[in-house]
Amino acid sequence: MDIDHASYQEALNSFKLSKIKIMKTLKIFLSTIIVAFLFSNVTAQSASIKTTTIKVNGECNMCKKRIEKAALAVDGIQAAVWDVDTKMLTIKYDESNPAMEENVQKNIAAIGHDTEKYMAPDSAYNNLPGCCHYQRKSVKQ
Ligand SMILES: [Cu+2]
Repeated sequence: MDIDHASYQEALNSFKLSKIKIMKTLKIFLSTIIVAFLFSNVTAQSASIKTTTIKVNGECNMCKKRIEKAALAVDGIQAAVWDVDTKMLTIKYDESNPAMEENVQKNIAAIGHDTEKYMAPDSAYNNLPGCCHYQRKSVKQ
């Protein structure tokens, strides 16, 4: 009986050991996958999100709201912040769509604000409230 008991114990121990080994291997395996996943996610994000700054004409905080709203209306724009003092609009977007920057400028020009590349239609500019009538380059000459 002693031998049987001993061999049973031995078998049980080796079973427990192999179970622990499997669990350890699984844990390492899983944590490696999780780390790899997180890392690839982070690198993928930092690789595909682009930040650009565009000059956009405007005057006040009403302009700020209008400009940011027009920029955010473009599909794929992650963030848009316009600075009243510097007149610079900072946008974050997925760089897999290269037309994004153009679309933002077109959208903003359409509502009356001249950008680096696009002039707003006169009708849109004239429709802006008086406080929003920034100096236009074309008017200056
Ligand atoms: Cu304004």
